[in-house]
Amino acid sequence: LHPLSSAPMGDDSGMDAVQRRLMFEDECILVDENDKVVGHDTKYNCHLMEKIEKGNMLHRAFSVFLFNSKYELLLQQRSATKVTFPLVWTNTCCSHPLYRESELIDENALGVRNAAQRKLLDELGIPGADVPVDEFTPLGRILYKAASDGKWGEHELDYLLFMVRDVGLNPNPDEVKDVKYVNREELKELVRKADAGEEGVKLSPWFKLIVDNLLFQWWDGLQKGTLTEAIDMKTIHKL
Ligand code: DMA
Ligand code: MN
Repeated sequence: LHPLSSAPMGDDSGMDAVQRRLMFEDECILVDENDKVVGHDTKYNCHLMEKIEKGNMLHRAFSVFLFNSKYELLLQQRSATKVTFPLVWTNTCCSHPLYRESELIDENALGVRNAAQRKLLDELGIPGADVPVDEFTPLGRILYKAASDGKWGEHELDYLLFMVRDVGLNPNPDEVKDVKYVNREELKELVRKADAGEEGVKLSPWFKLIVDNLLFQWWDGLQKGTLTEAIDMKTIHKL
């Protein structure tokens, strides 16, 4: 056990240096429950459970679901150094659009799509040319809250983005421990193992919510060519 891992609450001396930098450099977009922008704050403050519980740290986020041409979904296992939800398996890429002009563009969720392209490169080494912003399909938005370990958690308004592309991958070890493509049966098996509490198989809370409520019907639509019928950018699903 690392000697700093038992550091008392309020002491961040055990925090990984790369993740610490992002905690203070990334300025998240604060929104109300209707996704109207109401301000901004550091990634650090936005993820402190103590502040989340007071109710004013809801921020905008995105979750990318990237499929290859065989309609297999790319999953990632978060690195051990992530401050929130280390080592859990989750969808392809998650992060936050930042409080900057290019990522605040509301029209067709372009700001969120720009941020998604930025983080697919940062986390997975996928070149921008392999994931053109116009190829993302924004399908819907969810609102959820989840506690991580100790003092950290999430309270997000999360845009769900689909894309089908065969891409080049070069995962960044600061962010990602492992990656794999799964078909539906393999994902169901992973969920079963996670539900059974199998050693080393944990899913992120947002991924589990999306899998349980939305993913499989959209995956169907993708393969049948009827996905556009499922697009609903008016509703905000409270999960
Ligand atoms: C935050 O993801 C977004 C969601 C949907 C949980 P993250 O913790 O991976 O953010 P980052 O990659 O910026 O650390
Ligand atoms: Mn967040």
